[in-house]
Amino acid sequence: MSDKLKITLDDYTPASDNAWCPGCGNFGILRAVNQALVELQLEPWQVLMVSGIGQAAKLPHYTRTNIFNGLHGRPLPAAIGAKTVNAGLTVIAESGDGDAYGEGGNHFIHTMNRNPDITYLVHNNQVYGLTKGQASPTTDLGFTTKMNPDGAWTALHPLALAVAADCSFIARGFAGDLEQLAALIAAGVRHPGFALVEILQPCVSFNKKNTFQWYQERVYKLEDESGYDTADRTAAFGKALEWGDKIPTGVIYRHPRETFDEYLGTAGKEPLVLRRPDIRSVADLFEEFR
Ligand SMILES: Cc1ncc(C[n+]2csc(CCOP(=O)(O)OP(=O)(O)O)c2C)c(N)n1
Ligand code: SF4
Repeated sequence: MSDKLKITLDDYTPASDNAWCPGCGNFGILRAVNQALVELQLEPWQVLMVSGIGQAAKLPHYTRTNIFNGLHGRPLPAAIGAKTVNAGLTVIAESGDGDAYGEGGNHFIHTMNRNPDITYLVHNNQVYGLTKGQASPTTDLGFTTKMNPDGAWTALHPLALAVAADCSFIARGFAGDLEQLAALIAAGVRHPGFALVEILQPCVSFNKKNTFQWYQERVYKLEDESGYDTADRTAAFGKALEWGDKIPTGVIYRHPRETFDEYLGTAGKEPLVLRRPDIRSVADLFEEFR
């Protein structure tokens, strides 16, 4: 990063208090998001963050971009709407694993298919954090919670689902590796099309299994693996399903293709809000239907 940056981390530092538990993985993610926005030299007003409900969904409150906070599991429809009417905006949606893959699962699948030019950051702490630790779609098999005393008995592989949906950019980062995570977020924003960046996020209060140490013993970087081709969909399936003793991080799959905005013809166009309606033609329209 250059020493002469116009935008610095101070531009993204708000005065507000933070309600996350001390030691939560979300602090690292917040830092990486801000670092990525500085790296991209985006001013806060050029960015919109959209989120639903949850601990992860609070992240936009703790930085300084425009924000839209909506319903649990519903950040993507609002994010797509905002991007469609304002192609110049950098739109980043934020979710927890429950928000994204549980309540918002249907939106997740269809958004990957449509390929709008937005970035989706999913904080995967493998539990519902805000509502005190129930099992989520990504909870490890057999993991016990108060609601699952016999252990969770289903576990989704969201990145494999993303490869199946031909998501045009899929990456995984770790809240304990800020440099790599910031670079992945910046790459996701630069990618023209829907970019999913899943982030392994320890929840120190309700997930005593998947801790920082647990991840540190398992994560390895795909960029260190010679010959891994991010355009190879079959190889990406393999990496997306890898979980346990070894967990890959980095860019898993990349397939640039037509974006939703290009398909609609809104890409690169002046935002609707700046367009002046032609009053005479509206009057003509009324006349026509009189
Ligand atoms: C429609 C609806 N269903 C359920 C809830 C209750 N609720 C709020 S946050 C949450 C779970 C959040 O978990 P996750 O998305 O994984 O985010 P985290 O808090 O772990 O970051 C639930 C079930 C709600 N607010 N709205
Ligand atoms: S409950 Fe978990 S996810 Fe929520 S702030 Fe605390 S540590 Fe973070």
